[in-house]
Amino acid sequence: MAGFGDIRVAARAEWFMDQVAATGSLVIRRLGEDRAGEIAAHRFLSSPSASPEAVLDTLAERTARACAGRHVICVQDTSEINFSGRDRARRGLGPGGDGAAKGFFVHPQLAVDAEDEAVLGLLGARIWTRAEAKAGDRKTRGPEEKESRRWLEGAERAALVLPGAASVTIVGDRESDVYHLFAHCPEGVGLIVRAAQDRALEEGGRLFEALAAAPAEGRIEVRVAPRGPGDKGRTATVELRARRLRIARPQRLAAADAPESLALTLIEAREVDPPAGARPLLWRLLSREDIAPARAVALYRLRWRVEQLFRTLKRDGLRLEDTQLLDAPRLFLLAAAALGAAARIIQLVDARDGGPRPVEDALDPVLKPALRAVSASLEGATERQKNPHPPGSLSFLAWVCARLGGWNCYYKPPGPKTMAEGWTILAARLEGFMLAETLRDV
Ligand SMILES: [Mn+2]
Repeated sequence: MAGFGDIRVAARAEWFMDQVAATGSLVIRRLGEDRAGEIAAHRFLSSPSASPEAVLDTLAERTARACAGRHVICVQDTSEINFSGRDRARRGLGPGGDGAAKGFFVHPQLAVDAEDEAVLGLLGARIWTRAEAKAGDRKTRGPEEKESRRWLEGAERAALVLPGAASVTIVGDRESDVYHLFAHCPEGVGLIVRAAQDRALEEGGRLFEALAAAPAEGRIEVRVAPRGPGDKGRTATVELRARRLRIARPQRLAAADAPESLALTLIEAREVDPPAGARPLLWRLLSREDIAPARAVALYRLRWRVEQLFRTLKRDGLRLEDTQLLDAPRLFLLAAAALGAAARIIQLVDARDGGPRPVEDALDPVLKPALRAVSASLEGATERQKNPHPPGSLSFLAWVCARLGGWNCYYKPPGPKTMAEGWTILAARLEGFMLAETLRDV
């Protein structure tokens, strides 16, 4: 079963790799599926020095290096980790989205390259449990309002972590249509949000009518994601419209909290001639910058990467919802490590057929010689059985993980599960290699 065992090992591997990355030295501790490894993992997950923040900060450091000089899209989104029906004994977890099931929420910020769509890594994440809702809470400062702060915190996190990027654009779905985010998103950071609210405009009238008389600025094709099982998705032709305008501060917000109005660009992508029975695509995007409509749509479309991250976290790779851990603090730590692991699995699957990304996207440079040795040990006699990628490339690492995960060089290209299993084995082998080196030096 690729459930709890995998994740726990991945978390340990992650911890080991992060220790190496953070300190440049090897922390010697036994890994592996034996009793000592169990105790080590348990100790790590219970240790007061190990926190979700420490794991996320270490991952963010590596991501920041990969992002240097690039136009980075920070895609943020929320997903629920739901344990409904699995057990009732998990301690410290609040109700999930349906108000009844036990679960918690993750809200990661994922860095994606604006030009080639590469996943550059995790920038941060908020992980929390929703407090039991009390009657009357909604009117004052309800849990929803508190939770909505996560969008602004995520934007601030991205700006903090990525001073070296050429530029940063925050992208979020309709949940992130929050006045506070537009008002307080750090200066110099781009922001593209899908509009959910038909806001009042400073000039009078409503947002959703603001483009009714505007001429179309051209047409583009947009890939529409599948709506559910059996739907293959489709390609839609959309007409683009845009204009600069000012949205008014919602009445329930105090003057001290946010300015009276804000300048934004409204971009509309509206499908022309949708197929019979299909819901026509209509995206209304709000951008803080003055941006070409086709560019805004192209950047917003990169949100698919964070949806892929959640799939990897749950169904396709790490199966976080199957974990057997019982209490919230250790689950949160595990979730932080698993988010990093999910991003890495996507990077490895992307790189399996080659590509321009360097191995440093996923692995600390001090481990490169060890990686080469592991790769050589996996190669066979025929050309087909040799690692075909340059040693400094992410693809080189992907080949090694695929082989360790059980791929035989011949059949169907390796997917997320194979990569996850391969990485786990690789982390243990790298430790063995580094341990041997250390002992030789002594
Ligand atoms: Mn969402």
